[in-house]
Amino acid sequence: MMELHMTNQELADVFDRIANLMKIQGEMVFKIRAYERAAETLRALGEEASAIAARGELTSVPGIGKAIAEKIEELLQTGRLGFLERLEEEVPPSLLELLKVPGVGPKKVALFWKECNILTLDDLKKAAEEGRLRSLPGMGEKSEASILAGIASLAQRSRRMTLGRAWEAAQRWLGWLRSQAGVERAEPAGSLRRWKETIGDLDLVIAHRDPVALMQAFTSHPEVARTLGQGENKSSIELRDGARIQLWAQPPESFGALWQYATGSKDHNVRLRELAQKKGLSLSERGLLDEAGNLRRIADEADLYAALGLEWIPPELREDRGEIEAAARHALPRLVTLEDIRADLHCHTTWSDGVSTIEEMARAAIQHGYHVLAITDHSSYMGIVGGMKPEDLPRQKAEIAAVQQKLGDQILLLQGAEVDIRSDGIMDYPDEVLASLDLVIASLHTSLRQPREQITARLLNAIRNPHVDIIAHPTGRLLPDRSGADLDWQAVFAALQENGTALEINASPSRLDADDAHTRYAASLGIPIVINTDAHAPGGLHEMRFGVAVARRAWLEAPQVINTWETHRLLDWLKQRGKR
Ligand code: DGT
Ligand code: CA
Ligand code: ZN
Repeated sequence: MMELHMTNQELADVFDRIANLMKIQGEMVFKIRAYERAAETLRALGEEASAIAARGELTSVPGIGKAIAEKIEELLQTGRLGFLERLEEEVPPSLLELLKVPGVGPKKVALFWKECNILTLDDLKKAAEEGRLRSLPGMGEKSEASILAGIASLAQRSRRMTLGRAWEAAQRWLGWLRSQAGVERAEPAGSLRRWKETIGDLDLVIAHRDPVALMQAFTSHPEVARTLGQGENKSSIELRDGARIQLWAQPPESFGALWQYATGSKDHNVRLRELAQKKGLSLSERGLLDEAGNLRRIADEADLYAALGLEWIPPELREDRGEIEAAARHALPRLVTLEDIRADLHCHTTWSDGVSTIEEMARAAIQHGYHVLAITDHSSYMGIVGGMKPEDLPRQKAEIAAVQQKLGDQILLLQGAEVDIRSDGIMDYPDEVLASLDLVIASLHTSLRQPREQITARLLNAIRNPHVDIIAHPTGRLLPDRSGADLDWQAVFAALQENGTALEINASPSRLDADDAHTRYAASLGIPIVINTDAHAPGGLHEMRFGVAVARRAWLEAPQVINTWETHRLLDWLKQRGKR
């Protein structure tokens, strides 16, 4: 049978859909959780699920049981899922739209549906305008007004992709391009190559001598929903999921000029063009043109920078934030790389909301070549399924010790915790419990909309607690659309500096928090930076590359990032903070 191409992302979307419909239906939490885990697992998987299915090995993936594996196979073989179709007969799928309204959860959706026969966003808007929601249980005039405001905010949502989604799509498309006849080289460009935190459209560049037929194959690829433009050297498509890809082509002799041009940023390119003009040259995607009209084609990007008197500039720095001046002085930073990372100090296991055991996570970390892994499950406050009570910690400690024994010196495991900063600013574990851990991460998960003064005070409380070592994802934002806490950054930086507390770059593409600008400033004050994945499954450890990208965009060198340090230095740092 012909297999349809469904990406991991598309499969994950199906399981999220099932989970959301079941929530509206009022299904049991543990049943829903199985589908959410399947979606998380698929998103974090390094390899295409279709390839794993072809080997018959789906059930050996942690987080995918027999029932889920069967559903994935049905989807891959038929493009449909009988289970989902039956569920959609019971719960109208148009209700899923309502879940997107900020502040509206599945219980509310079920209430609106059953009590007022509200099926669509339009129905909801109309009912709120007519004042028909305020008399429902748990509702009032205020919540009715906030629903209207929420619906209005939906209209302003961006079309930008997360970096993770864009990166995964780019890997697949580059693989496809490299398999096509005549393609001598295929590379990412645009904001993706600069690793910007969100991506508008994907820019891909190829070296090709006669790309006409290839452009045709590109715009008629089965994943394409519509063609936005097709030319000899440039074409643009929109995929079924709404993502857009722009493909640029030049012959190999001009590849360097093309790659530089299509990488941008626009501001960076404007500056380069000015430099070229001063030398009587003009810059294009083919090369450098002199005043007599002679074109010097450029195959290698570094030659273009050299021709303008500059050191080659890493794409992450190409934002006109001082990189051109630094490159002219040959004073660019030696940016931290993924290979420099020796530890991941934030991950979750089945002790809280993770998918995998301590041993599975530890083995995955060894695969990444790490020397240290901190197990940092959630405290119980935020109502996360299985958040850890203080009395669970000794048993977890024993399990960590047992796994440590088994793995020997392949990796050092630390027992940490990700402890909530409650909405009143109190840490979710008492001090004596914090003191018993190897590492303490503090984070905000709730009441992120508190006024600046209040939420900053909460964070400062955590930073000033001598047991807290790392502040994780400081704003709590969710990309691409949920903005984070409104912090008084000057106060936060001052407190981090004073207490020597580390600031996390959370590598998850939906967070990338702290961002590049705040990280750059924090590091300039000497605040230690840590890049963590916050993985909830072994596949999540792969997201480290996105965190490293933020660090590089922040101009960081390896010594500024504590999880690049030799183990003894990291342990000394913890010790001096009263740990280990
Ligand atoms: P995005 O797609 O919004 O995430 O951001 P970019 O940076 O990928 O921007 P995009 O897709 O509009 O353009 C891709 C590249 O093309 C950009 O990085 C630099 C180049 N480019 C676009 N517009 C201009 C322009 O007006 N002048 C110059 N020199 N280059 C441009
Ligand atoms: Ca772009
Ligand atoms: Zn976490």
